[in-house]
Amino acid sequence: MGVVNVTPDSFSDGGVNFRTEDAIASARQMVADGAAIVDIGGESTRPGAAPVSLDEELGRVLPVLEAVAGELPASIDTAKAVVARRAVELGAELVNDVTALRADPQMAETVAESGAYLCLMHMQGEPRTMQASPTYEDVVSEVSAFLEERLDFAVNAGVAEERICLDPGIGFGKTVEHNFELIRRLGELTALGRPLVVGVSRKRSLGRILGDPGATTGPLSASIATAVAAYERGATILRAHDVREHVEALIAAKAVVG
Ligand code: HH2
Repeated sequence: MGVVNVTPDSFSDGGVNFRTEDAIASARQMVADGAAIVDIGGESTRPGAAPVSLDEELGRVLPVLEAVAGELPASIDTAKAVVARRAVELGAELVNDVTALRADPQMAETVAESGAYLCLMHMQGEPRTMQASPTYEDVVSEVSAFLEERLDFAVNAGVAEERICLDPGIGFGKTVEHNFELIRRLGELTALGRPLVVGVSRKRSLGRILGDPGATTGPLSASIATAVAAYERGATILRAHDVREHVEALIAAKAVVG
């Protein structure tokens, strides 16, 4: 899953794809490089990011989706039901909601009616404050219980279970240790019976484990190593900014792991 952030302030690629033409070109390049889907988002979720109004978010993502959604496999990264509905009408196939249907009371029904695929992600707290003091007794069992509950909620709202994938939400209300423990024990989440999405690309935990306590991003080398480790433990969708390098690494990993 290639990441196309149509934002000025995303944590690692803010501004790179903020212009419609740049976002369209990046989406096309990612698919040419081997992405199975491109995830288009108009609101940053980095710690401390400012919320974006509905009109602003629509104005960012719709022109990109109008250009690519029929042509390329596309996903919409949004917590707003109106954005999700318009995106699916334009041809987006998957709704990636980092709040797991908790932010917008219309979202569950919107996804159910649209027939789109759905990604449910774990987050402790909310983006502005989630890194203040993340606390768990056992991060893996708590994330697992949360995802199971959100899966039940989505299915009860009418979303077909076979259309849902689950994501432990690397960096969303978690310390460096929590993030690496989740990837190390990812196999435990495969028991939920749904495909697992992992988005660790460029995240700050990678920079921090390399010794920079103030890092706000992590390098490509560490992104790829962690993505491969997640793949070996059962991840089926890797969300990444540097698609070609990830595809190459995963092809090689697959040749070894099978
Ligand atoms: N991470 C980000 C955004 N959306 N969605 C899923 N399912 N999983 C993730 O790990 C995930 C996500 C954050 O990364 P990015 O989109 O690059 O940054 P920003 O939120 O600052 O735009």
